Amino acid sequence: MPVGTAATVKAMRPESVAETGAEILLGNTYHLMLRPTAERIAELGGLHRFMNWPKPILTDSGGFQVMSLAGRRKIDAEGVTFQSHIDGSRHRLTPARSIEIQHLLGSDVTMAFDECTPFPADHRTAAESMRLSMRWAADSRAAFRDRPGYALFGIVQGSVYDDLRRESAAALTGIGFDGYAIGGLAVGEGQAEMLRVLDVTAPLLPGDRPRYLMGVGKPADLVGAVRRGVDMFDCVLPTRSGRTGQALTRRGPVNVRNARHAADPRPLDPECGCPACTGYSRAYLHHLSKAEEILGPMLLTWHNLHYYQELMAGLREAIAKGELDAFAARFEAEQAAGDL
Ligand code: PRF
Ligand code: ZN
Repeated sequence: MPVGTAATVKAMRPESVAETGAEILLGNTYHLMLRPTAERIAELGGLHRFMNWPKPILTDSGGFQVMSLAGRRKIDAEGVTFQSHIDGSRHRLTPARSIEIQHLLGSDVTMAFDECTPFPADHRTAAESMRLSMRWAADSRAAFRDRPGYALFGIVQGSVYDDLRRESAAALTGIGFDGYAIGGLAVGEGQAEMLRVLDVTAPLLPGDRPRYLMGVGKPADLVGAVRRGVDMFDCVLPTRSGRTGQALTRRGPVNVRNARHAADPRPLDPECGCPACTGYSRAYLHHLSKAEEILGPMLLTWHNLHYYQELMAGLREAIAKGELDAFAARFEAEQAAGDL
């Protein structure tokens, strides 16, 4: 899922996002409740109409975004009170209010309200945080208005502790959700530890429901997580990197600002079918980036989203053919070979 935090995938028209192959976007409760407000979006016909994206939208519940407001938030058993990063105004999010906001937005996939446990956390802190998220998951379930075609996902927490991940997965499957997210990862534990937690956690979640790894990740993280049974991801990496001159490619990251591209007439990736690779040279992308031209972020974001969608399409095809291990081996060899 490309990330459309502020009702836009930055630097992309929604038609272009769809052309990359994306079928669902991520939106954010936290940002939209502050500006332009969920009520305003509801008056205007919901988030799909507001941003001109007719395909599905998954909304994150706000807990994770609020947690990154160090010093501007206070958590209690019922929810979180926080100050806006925009104007300092005071707001409150509870499971019921988060779900109400996601209803107002018209979200297709609503996320339960949780606390993303900071890393590192000792076992006791992680247990208390996870149990709070499990109470909030039950409250989120109770507040959610079940309708055909709409889904509510629970979020597993428990930091890096196997017993806590097991307890969390059991609590959520006991409540019953339409899909299950794995939260609290990619927060500083490193890839090896993240994949180890997935080894433990993914098999505990129902095989007939989507599994969603939140806020991940680099291309190699996606391949590693899919091999462990994850179906869905969201990450700002392809869009954010695209705005700072970093292209993510079959052959690893390429920074178009590097002087070695200044006179290079070749495309970023001759095998990529995106507009940046079919229409422009590395020299031109380098120039746009150095000149801080708006087209630079637009083209690189398009390439990065296209690459991520192709990677996921390749993984789906490999799974269908029973060739996932071979796909992963080829992926790793290509990434290790370095830029063209
Ligand atoms: N919870 C929620 N959103 C998230 C996370 C989480 O744990 C993460 C962790 N990587 C990213 N986004 N609600
Ligand atoms: Zn491309």
